[in-house]
Amino acid sequence: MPSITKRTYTERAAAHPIAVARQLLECIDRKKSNLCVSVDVPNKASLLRIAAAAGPYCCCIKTHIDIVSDFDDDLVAQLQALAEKHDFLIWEDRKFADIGNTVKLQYSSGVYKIASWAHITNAHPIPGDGIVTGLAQVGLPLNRGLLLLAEMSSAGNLATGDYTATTVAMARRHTDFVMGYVAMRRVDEDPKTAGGVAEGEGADFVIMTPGVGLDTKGDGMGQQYRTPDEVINQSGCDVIIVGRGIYGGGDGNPDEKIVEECKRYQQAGWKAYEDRL
Ligand code: 5IU
Repeated sequence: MPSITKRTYTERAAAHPIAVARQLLECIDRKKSNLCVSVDVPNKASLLRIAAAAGPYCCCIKTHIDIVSDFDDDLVAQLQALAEKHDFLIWEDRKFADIGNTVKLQYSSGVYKIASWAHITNAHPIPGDGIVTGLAQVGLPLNRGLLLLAEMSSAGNLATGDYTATTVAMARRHTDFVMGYVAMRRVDEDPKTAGGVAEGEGADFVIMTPGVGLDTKGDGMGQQYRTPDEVINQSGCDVIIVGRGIYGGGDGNPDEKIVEECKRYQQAGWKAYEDRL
């Protein structure tokens, strides 16, 4: 069997044990898009407008739902309808970080009820395995998937070295629910990084990578940008996450500009994947 970076998304989908990972990998090949558009905007109308414009060009829309001042249940209903219409998954970038019992409640309850609408969410490994167990109690029956934050894109972050290795080991103990990582490179195929952990070896983790930009290197607040080629081809990641490079900041670029930038990142991401194969 070829290494993960030499397999097509479809080949990987066919063999993946987690339904939502299969859904994502199949969607990527169907749309020829490994682009996830990150929409960090402060109001409902902008979020929906950007998701509608970007939807046809991406495999996933990533939200930070707690940024939206006028959140209501109708936002979720409309976002789900857009996901259906344009064929993309929804990832709520919640970055859970508490003990199992608390994250279980944060995931299922409160104002946002994230588990009821987000196909994917993510968590910091810092509390230990209980965070995965707690989230899985809610997410598994709903066929959701979890990404662990093995690395971050921001300057000076602490998710390096042993921390990353421990995260990989944790993911390998939960291959029914942990579908992948947020990471900057293919952390799961580097034996040194993996710390020689045998459990779950051979599992296929989807690597979703933020800090992607074609025009700038940073944002003056620690963000560090790399190109789609650096991320997908040179570092072996699977999905590029692009926010301000596409929507532009504030309430967002006009639709035509969003579409133009989406096409540019979609093409760059796909070329990097083909070059990698
Ligand atoms: N994000 C990062 N870096 C990380 C993680 C998440 O940038 O390490 I974990 C999020 C933050 C933001 C998006 O929602 O990804 C990147 O947005 P820009 O492309 O606008 O920088």
